[in-house]
Amino acid sequence: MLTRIDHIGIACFDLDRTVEFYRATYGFEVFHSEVNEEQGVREAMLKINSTDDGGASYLQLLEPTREDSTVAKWLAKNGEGVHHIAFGTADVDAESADIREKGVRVLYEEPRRGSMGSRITFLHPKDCHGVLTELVTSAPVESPEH
Ligand code: V0V
Ligand code: CO
Repeated sequence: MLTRIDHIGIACFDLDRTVEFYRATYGFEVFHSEVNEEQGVREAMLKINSTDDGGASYLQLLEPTREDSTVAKWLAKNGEGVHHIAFGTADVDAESADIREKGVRVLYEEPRRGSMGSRITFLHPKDCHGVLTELVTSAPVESPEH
């Protein structure tokens, strides 16, 4: 089951300036930031709200780290804007398998590492009415030390 909008991915040329826009205009603060070399992005997660499945919804601001990254390619073609949407699920493996059975191209054989230790995969935008769609299972919450 897909139980939340985990995030909306927004491609930008300058992460720091874009973060500042979201802070100054809406008051959203950076919850987490990291570089994902495999995906070729530097990203900031702005937490918007918690969700009733125990997760949360974020904006994910993305700046490419290299010219051959998917986000760099997309920015060159489209300019800044909404790049993908991501649905949260407790079981990205099962959801990917179900969706693949329905004839939608799932881009990865096995989910890869996403933001904050999550496991992610993508569905091809051409099979999703033009929307690059990501599926996310968050990292398990660390249990407190005893
Ligand atoms: C490409 N297309 C898109 C699109 N990117 N359509 C909607 N939204 C997008 N974001 C369209 C494009 O306009 C072309 O349509 C067609 O798909 C083929 O695109 P292309 O430019 O030739 O690019 P490809 O085929 O080399 O790559 C497209 C795919 C690639 C979707 C396969 O971007 C990909 O593998 N994306 C998944 C990984 C990713 O995006 N990582 C960055 C975020 P026409 O012109 O032929 O009609 S990382 C992230 O979200 C993380 C880490 C996280 O959440 O934790
Ligand atoms: Co994403």
